[in-house]
Amino acid sequence: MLSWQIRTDALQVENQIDAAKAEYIAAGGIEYALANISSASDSSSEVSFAEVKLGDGVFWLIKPDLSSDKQLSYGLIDESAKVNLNSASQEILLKLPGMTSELAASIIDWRDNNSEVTTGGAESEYYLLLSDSYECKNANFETVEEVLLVKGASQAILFGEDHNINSMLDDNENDGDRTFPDDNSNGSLDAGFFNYVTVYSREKNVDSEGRQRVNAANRRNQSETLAVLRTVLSDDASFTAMNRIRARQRYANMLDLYYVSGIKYDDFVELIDKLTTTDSEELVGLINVNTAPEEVLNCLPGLESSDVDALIIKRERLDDAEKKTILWVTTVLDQEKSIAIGSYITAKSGQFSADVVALTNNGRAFRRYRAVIDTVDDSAVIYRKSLSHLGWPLPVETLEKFRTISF
Ligand SMILES: [Ca+2]
Ligand SMILES: [Ca+2]
Ligand SMILES: [Ca+2]
Ligand SMILES: [Ca+2]
Repeated sequence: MLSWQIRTDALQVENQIDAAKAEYIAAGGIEYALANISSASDSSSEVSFAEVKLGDGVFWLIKPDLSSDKQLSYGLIDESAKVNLNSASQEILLKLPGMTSELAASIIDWRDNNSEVTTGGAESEYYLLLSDSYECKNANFETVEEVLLVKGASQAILFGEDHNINSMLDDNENDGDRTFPDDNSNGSLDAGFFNYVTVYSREKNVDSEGRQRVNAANRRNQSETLAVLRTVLSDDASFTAMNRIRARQRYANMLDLYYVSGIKYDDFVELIDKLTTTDSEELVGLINVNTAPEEVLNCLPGLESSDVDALIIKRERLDDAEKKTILWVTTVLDQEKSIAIGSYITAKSGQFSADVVALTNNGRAFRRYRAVIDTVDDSAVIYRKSLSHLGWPLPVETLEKFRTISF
């Protein structure tokens, strides 16, 4: 109870000067995230994201430690390691932790541009009867929190017991209904699906040098496709592969094309970046199979939990070069399962969020912002929201340490 009071009280004792300082430290934290965005997907990076000194205070970039509700991790949060609410099928949405069939159907109706009600879902007829009535959006989600407007959604489903969205079990999240929020006081954090969903993930359908990929599934591109094949294969092998490729009309995805082409693994690794099976210029909502947590991989179609375990064990042993493409999944999964997930996965991450907590040196004022950075064009902050009202999100000892110093 005491630590909960200290947390909320951090906002109440601040004066205007401390408040202004906390604001600029937080803004500096977002700039820092932007400046260090390249280290976000670099496992060897030594950039620090915890207790970074800036002016009259410090900031942290906090990140959920999804394996523990007792500690935090620090760094940028990979948005491509999540399920995208704008592109995920009903089947994928249904596998999210705590998702209901009503909400999954209603998410589909919320974003699709028609007014036909999916079984269990809702269109405008439903929303217009609410006391605070509004129309069904019939367009993409712009923020994750927007899901709270959708039929069947609630704070409890989205955030679970994690009222202050830090993925740690705080005192007020483990005392039943004594303090807000309601929780089951069972000693562990029953969180919602907030950490597993995004609306930001997208990538351009271009190769690593930024050039348009050749759509090998389109027969009009035969000569271009052959030219790409010949950059890696002998002339004979290129013609053999090309004959196999053009014998089929449609391909589900590049893994489908891989199996049909008969091209050897080591050669296809070199080719997969330059080819595609779709004319789409932008690919929305692909899940980075190198970084997605177990809960997200579990949402992929056709996978059993043993497949997900095998993928996670395998990727821990891969070096950065092996993780450059998605082809490694074919060394873990059989052909059918590989093709089943091939349209939903990527090996790249282009969007990251920064959960910035800024504190003045005297521990008197703090600010917390969540910002989303998109690196697909020039890196830019595309979303920024204050989370200061949720209270101090780090361990209370951290706050006390700064206060002790100044008194
Ligand atoms: Ca609709
Ligand atoms: Ca919490
Ligand atoms: Ca409670
Ligand atoms: Ca609990």
